Amino acid sequence: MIEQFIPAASTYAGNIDGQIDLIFVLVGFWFILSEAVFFGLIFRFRKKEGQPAEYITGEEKSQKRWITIPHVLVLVCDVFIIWGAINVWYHVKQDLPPAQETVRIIGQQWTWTFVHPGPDKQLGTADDIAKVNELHLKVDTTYHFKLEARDVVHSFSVPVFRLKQDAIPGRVITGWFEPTLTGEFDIQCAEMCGIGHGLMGAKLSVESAAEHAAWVASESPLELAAANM
Ligand SMILES: [Cu+2]
Repeated sequence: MIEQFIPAASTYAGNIDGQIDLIFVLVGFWFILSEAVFFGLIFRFRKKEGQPAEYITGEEKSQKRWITIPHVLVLVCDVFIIWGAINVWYHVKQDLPPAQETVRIIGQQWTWTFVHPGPDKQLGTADDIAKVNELHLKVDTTYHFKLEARDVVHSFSVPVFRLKQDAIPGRVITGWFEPTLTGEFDIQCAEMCGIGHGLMGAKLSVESAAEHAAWVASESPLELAAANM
């Protein structure tokens, strides 16, 4: 349902969409049913000539059933929603699959800096590629991200991944994603972080293995240094 409005471009996007669909269907069912009963009763027991209004305490069993039976059924639906939510949360946020590559993400007022591993595929080495407001990823690759904030709380949001993670000053937060679609997508800060918050967007490029290798080769500082010698 949701991917008709925005692509699902990570391995776990479908899990999150499924959870939202489940909530939509269960809550939607009870919403429509309760509104139908509500307006149906209003219409059925509307003012009629010669019929005095009845005072209802709501203590009779036959009346209380209108509350208790739907109440129990709604609680049963809640169990399904909570069970699904715990599973999705565990998969996305708690369980960390082994990384094939790692990127560093730094939020600050009001820009994102992305540090990509260079040709050696290791972060924290001389050939790292730092980019402002540009994140380059290889499709079908499991990434860990190390998320930091330099000043205030930011939130790293990638709608096509269905990923949103707060960045907290003084902490390095590790998470993961695996892109499944190539293309250009939006990244946006999703936590009010000052007057430039609305402008704190970035571009995500998900590339095929060959495209990504070409990008790494063309951007690597060591390669550039060698080319300039
Ligand atoms: Cu912000």
